[in-house]
Amino acid sequence: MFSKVLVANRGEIAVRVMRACEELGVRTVAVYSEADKHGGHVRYADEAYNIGPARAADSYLDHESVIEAARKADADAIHPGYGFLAENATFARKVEESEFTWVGPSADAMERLGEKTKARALMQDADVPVVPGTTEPADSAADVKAVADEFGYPVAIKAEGGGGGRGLKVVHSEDEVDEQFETAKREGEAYFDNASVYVEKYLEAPRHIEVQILADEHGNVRHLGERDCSLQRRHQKVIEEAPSPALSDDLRERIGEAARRGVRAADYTNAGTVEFLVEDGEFYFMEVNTRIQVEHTVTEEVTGLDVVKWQLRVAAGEELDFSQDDVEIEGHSMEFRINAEAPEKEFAPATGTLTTYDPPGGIGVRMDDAVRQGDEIGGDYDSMIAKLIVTASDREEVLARAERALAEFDIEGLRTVIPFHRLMLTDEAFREGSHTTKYLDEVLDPDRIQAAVERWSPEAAADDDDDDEVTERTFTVEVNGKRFEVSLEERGAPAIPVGDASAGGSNSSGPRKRRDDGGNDDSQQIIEGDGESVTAEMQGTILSVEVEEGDEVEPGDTVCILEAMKMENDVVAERGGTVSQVLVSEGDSVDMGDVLLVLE
Ligand code: MV4
Repeated sequence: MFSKVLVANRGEIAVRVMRACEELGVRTVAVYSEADKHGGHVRYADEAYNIGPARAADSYLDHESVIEAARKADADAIHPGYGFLAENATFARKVEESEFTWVGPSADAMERLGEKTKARALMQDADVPVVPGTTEPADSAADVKAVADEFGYPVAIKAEGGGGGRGLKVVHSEDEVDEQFETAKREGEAYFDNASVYVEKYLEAPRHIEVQILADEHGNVRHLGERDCSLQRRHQKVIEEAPSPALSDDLRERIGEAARRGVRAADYTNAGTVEFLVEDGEFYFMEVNTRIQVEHTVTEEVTGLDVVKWQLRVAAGEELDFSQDDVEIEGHSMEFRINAEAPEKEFAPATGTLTTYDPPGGIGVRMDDAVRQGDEIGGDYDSMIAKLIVTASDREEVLARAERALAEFDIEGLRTVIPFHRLMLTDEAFREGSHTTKYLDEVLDPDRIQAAVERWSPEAAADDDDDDEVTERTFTVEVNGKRFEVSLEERGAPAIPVGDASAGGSNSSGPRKRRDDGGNDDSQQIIEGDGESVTAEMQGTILSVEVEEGDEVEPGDTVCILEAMKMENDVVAERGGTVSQVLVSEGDSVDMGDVLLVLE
């Protein structure tokens, strides 16, 4: 085993990897950016190195800085976590060619699976079912029409370099083909530097099922059962679970074995995930994720295996010491991503200080996080601040236990998606497990999200109300020896000094309107302030611009879509007006605070 491992990541996954190291007696090295000087992963590590500015491209994504830190620390191996450099074959190769060991699949295997048509062909040869379509790139709109003629509309045009929801175009009829083909190529070029696209029959309402794989350098390949990640919003997973509530034992067995065959054919080592779409009792290969995933936790909970420890052992040359038959799935587990986002504002990322952070505990509750009370949550990286993993003997019990755990979870100072999770636990389709990947984007009524925030995060809902400033404070009083909680509500300017009790975090960049405060000059200035420019709340890439100069926008209209850490975020106009200037276009990189467009 290694004596020292550098973890090239931040947040909960960096701590997760270091915990595995700790249990194996391996010393840990953190790297951090200027924004993360006080980060949880820095606190956890045995030693830590500053590798540059907040901007990920200048720190966590900087190959040379990471390798240089490993050199200074005299580490033996580099674990990339997920995101950042985890699926970068160029970086993996640099590590392989250095004195350090790469904790992950070989750069060759990453390349074999990274190009989607190559991966499809490889899987097909290994007798793994793929979605009907092309295994060669499509050169023209005629190639797209040929697939549609054979299998019918709709068809999907996918970018060769895409994945995780990026670079996917759905074509419903022949007259859309030419335009969508061109758009797909253009976007592929802009986002992945690769204009190559391919075509598949589009499945209308599939489930997302993925199989966890472990493979060693001695030819052993095991699958650890499946996870169901069908509950997604804009390709962003929200709740994941194992096992899937939607698979028969027979289908489960066949998918697991197909995943094993596929990665064996790719000569794959270390941990990986094979993603499938499942519809009408059939399964189809989608892609392989060549990294540890956010949701690996639910697999660990139902198998009792520590996936991260096995990544480290396998990278150190050790052999998997269990057979496929030894892998038993016991009980049920769900993961709830605790994202700093305002659900009622299209899940806009939120920032703020964790004035209260009091996570749940007790039987069946696992918290994977790297924050503590008092931490400031900025907008430099992705919005996931913690993961709540709930495990019980069956799905019913998980649902009840999760309701209990989410009710215990106490976070103030920062908006989170906890009210949304609590809504899901009351949702019939989710409770019965019949939801598909379309459910959140196309079926769920958005009014129910608003109502959930009002019910489970009333302070936040009141805080966002422009018409009335409602201040609510709760006091505990004792009357004749019995405790009572008393809430006082006040409208208008608060008479009680409330300090920062609004608990709203700041997910709106513009100033808050005040009513009836005399209309003094101050408030006028506030309203006129920076409301005229729409700025980026986080660093990322412009996926699309929804307006052009001269357009009229209403408050709440989406003006562009900003991608950050694989998340698509709507950038919303705080107020209405006429677009006088558009300063960004599709494919642009922007920093936090950059002006995107100007309203008049
Ligand atoms: C599909 C599909 C239906 N048919 N391919 C979205 C992410 C990208 N990696 C592949 N995706 C899809 N590919 C065919 N041929 C539906 C999706 C899809 C999806 C897949 C998994 C989870 C959520 C999804 C949401 C929308 C679309």
